[in-house]
Amino acid sequence: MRWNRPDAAPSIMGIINVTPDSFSDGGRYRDVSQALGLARRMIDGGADILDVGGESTRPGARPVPVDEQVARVVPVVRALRRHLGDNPVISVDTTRSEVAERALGAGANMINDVSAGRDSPGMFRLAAAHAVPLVIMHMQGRPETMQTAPHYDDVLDEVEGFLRERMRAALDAGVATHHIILDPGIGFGKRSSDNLALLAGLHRLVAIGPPVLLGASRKRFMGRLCGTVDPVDLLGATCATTAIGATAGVRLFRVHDVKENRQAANVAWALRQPPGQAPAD
Ligand code: HH2
Repeated sequence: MRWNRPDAAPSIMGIINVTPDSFSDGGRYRDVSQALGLARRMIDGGADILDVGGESTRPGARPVPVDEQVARVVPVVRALRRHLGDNPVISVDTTRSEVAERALGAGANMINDVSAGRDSPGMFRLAAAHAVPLVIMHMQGRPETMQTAPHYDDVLDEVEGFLRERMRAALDAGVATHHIILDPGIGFGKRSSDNLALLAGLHRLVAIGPPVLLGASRKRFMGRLCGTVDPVDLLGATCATTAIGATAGVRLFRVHDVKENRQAANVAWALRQPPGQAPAD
């Protein structure tokens, strides 16, 4: 996998929300042909991974029942695999192992679990049995209430400790080391100051070992900094976080706008390469 190869530029994970209520694109890609059109544009823009989710995890969101998630996600995953071939990695964004299992059966080959295996006891065993990459993300609380009063004594310490503990649990369940990906969970039970502290301290999370994924795309704390309430207006801000992350050694970026973030990642990543390895003029 590209993100395990330090000689390769970071991976871009394009977000395909097949939900009615996601915070920035809810309702836009609900049917299979809309999702497929978005996926093709993302591949053309340089996406390596397509992340398909049927449940919004924005602040205040309520859980979506398993059957409903399956009905939203599985036909899209099946169509993406059929029409796009073997190449793109297709990730399923769910905290429920039943949904992940059905998506894997339809052609997905990665699991993105924002609960880090805490919602479904079987999630880590499923990832191990299918030998697929697994994203383990930090969240304080649950989406319904996570932004009510988030609090940390030291956010970087706590996120690092959590990721180390969940990584150990995944390894104990049989997930291979090279399949683990860690994510600080920007915006998940965090104040603006917490998100900024995590962005500033990404190198510490990178030092844990496994590839780190950053999911800052269009998130609200940047709107406060940039004076906009429209998440779609946050393209420049999102690209800034991608450049910051790539400079710190982050290997995967989960984004809505693939082409622009691909460019930001490539330029920032080039700075990390040894002298003499810049592309020829
Ligand atoms: N953020 C969102 C959803 N899934 N997964 C990972 N690993 N990291 C993230 O930061 C992350 C995620 C929320 O963004 P989005 O999918 O755009 O919105 P919604 O949850 O409203 O569908």
